[in-house]
Amino acid sequence: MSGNSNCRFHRLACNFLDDGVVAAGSGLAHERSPSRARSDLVAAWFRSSAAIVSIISLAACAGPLSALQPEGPAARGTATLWWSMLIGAAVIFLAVLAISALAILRPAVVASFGARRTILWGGLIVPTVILTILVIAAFALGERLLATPREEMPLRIDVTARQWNWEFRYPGGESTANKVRIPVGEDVDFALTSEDVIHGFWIPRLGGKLDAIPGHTNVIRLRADRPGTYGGVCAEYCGTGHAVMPFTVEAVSREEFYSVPAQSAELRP
Ligand SMILES: [Cu+2]
Repeated sequence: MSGNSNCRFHRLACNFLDDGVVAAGSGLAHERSPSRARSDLVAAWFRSSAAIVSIISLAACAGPLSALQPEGPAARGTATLWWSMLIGAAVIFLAVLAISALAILRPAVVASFGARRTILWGGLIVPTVILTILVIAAFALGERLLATPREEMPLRIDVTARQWNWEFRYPGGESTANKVRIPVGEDVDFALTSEDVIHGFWIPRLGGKLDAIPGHTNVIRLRADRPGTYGGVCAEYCGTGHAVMPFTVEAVSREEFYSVPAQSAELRP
């Protein structure tokens, strides 16, 4: 039984190699034995694929809108959760592959585990444990974004979204458009509302997103740990101009923030 499965698996693998890989590299196969050439080609194919996948994935990990390049406590929590989920998903994927391979190569081993136990562990216990951990982690991270009352409330910036721009109003009454300036190392409460439809306020490198809803105010608390310019976007489709609704966040030292008028930030390139 297991011998037959083994052969079937081997035939499938050989067909795949004959059709897809060896044909493409037949020029190389002349100088070595066919099996050696085949294994070299497979190794080269895996190396190239791994390199391409790594380059593409890592290229997407950086940039002004990358949530995987966090610069604040809220964003760092989100990035940690993302990496944990990626690693967890990879482990589960590999476990499923291993069990699938075991089912093909050694079906008796898998069968001996029993249907009831498989359903109990695979369908109930393992998913429940994983989902419980994720829910607890997500609640803990969400807590960090809440603008909970405290003795000395942080700086509050009123944000009004409209089709298709953002207006930022500071405590002193001055306002800027599509560019907001905040002090480094200090919590800032962004009080969001909208004049028309629902928009989504999102500064990926500083934290999660929150909706700006007409007639309602939502507050999100964010902090930048380092000076710099961070990108922000509307994360909720809001009409034909949705794609041209980005804004920038300039995190400057506290001294500069409190001494230079915020509107001058708009005049800088
Ligand atoms: Cu929008």
